[in-house]
Amino acid sequence: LPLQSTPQLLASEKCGVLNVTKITEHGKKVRKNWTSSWAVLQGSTLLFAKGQGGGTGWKFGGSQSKPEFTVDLRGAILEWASKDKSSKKRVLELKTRQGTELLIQSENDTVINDWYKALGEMISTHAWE
Ligand code: I3S
Repeated sequence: LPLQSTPQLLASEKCGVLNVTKITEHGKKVRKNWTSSWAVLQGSTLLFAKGQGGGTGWKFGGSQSKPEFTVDLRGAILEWASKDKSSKKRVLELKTRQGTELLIQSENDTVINDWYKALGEMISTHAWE
């Protein structure tokens, strides 16, 4: 890939495919809608792009790089979701200061553990901003 077309990739700390659903938006409970998303962690922002499948169709800087939604990690709370939040295994719960609650899930232990670490590090790095 030409260097000019990959600024986001170069600036990103971590990316990959995750299953994600919002459960609360602006403090209000919303209906679950699990989707497979391409997730990108960039500084204090976690962004999701819907419908990227295995991630191979992703084009950084291209027309598809507009995020489906972004999450501000500053002051967020991350924990393993309790069983009443989901029947799925390997689920993280992310609560933002803006009143959004997300569930983040992977079928792979290593993948979800790596995201837990990466998100946790980003949250503590940017906690006081
Ligand atoms: O927490 P819930 O309501 O049991 O979540 C499940 C539902 O959202 C279900 O969809 P509908 O009730 O809209 O058909 C989903 O298919 C399930 O995946 C949700 O539960 P899990 O336990 O998978 O997060």
